Amino acid sequence: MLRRATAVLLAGLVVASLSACGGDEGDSGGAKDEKITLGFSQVGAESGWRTANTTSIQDAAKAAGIDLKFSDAQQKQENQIKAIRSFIQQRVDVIAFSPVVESGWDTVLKEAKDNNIPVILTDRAVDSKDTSLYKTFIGSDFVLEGKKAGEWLVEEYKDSTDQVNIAELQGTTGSAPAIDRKQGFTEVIGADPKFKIIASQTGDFTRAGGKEVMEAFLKAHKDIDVLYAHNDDMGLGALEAIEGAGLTPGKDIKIVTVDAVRDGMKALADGKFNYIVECSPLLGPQLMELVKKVDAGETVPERVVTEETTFTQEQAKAALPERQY
Ligand code: GYE
Repeated sequence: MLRRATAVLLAGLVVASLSACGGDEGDSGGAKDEKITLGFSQVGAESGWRTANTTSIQDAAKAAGIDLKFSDAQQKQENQIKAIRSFIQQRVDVIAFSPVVESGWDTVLKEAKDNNIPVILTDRAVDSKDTSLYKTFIGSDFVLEGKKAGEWLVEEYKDSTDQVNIAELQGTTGSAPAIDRKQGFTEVIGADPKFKIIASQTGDFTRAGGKEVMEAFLKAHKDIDVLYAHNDDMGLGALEAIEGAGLTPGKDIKIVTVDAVRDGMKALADGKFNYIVECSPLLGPQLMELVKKVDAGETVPERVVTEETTFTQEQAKAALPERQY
């Protein structure tokens, strides 16, 4: 009896001193005093963009005092589903993830909802009809990125009447950026029949994939004028294939890509790429703001769109020294 009473008393003291601590640190009266725990399921480490995105999320969590449980899915949806289930089991406060593909998330998202754990989509969208399964979606407008790539092409060939043969390296099959970047691009170039996509395949957003598929494209087609790669890494892999075939990238084959990571910007400044549509991976700070709000039960906008620009070769030269990633 006595022992139990002492234990209760001690527990009471611990709780009192913990909350006093919180108060001393100037916690300005949120719902709770403890650290927020965020479970984050990342796609993988397939590209320079992804590495920069991971660093941004890890740094921002640290700066915001958020306890981050980070899991790398190695580009496999089943690993992401496992990670989310484990976050639910650990009772994290918030779950955020970048869905590798758009489809097949309803069941696991419903499990999170039933356990009252809010979910934030980061970078890529899902195609779930029930939008109550997540609180918000932060990331780029991929359709717009595809359109910008198409607009550059239209401008580049505005004085030509000849057919323009395009090879396309698509991102991961079924992923939001692959679907949307294709759609936006096709919409814009589709207005002029001289533009023709003569080859289109996935390179899974990796350098190795870009190289391999471009080698096959070059064997099958002797008349490629332009390469549209859904990200820099595939474009960089394709460079090796193009040079390996004795052709000059940027001249014999013009190259337009998406992302604007440092290696891509270097290729652009060197005249090997012709144009890059920027897609910013620096989502960490904004994500942590959303995590705090969602955890506090505040309402957040349904969609937070990243602002981004485009780069010509000259602009890449100017921007390179300051480029963070
Ligand atoms: O463009 C690519 C990465 O989802 C926006 O994923 C991201 C894309 C990015 O692998 O490089």
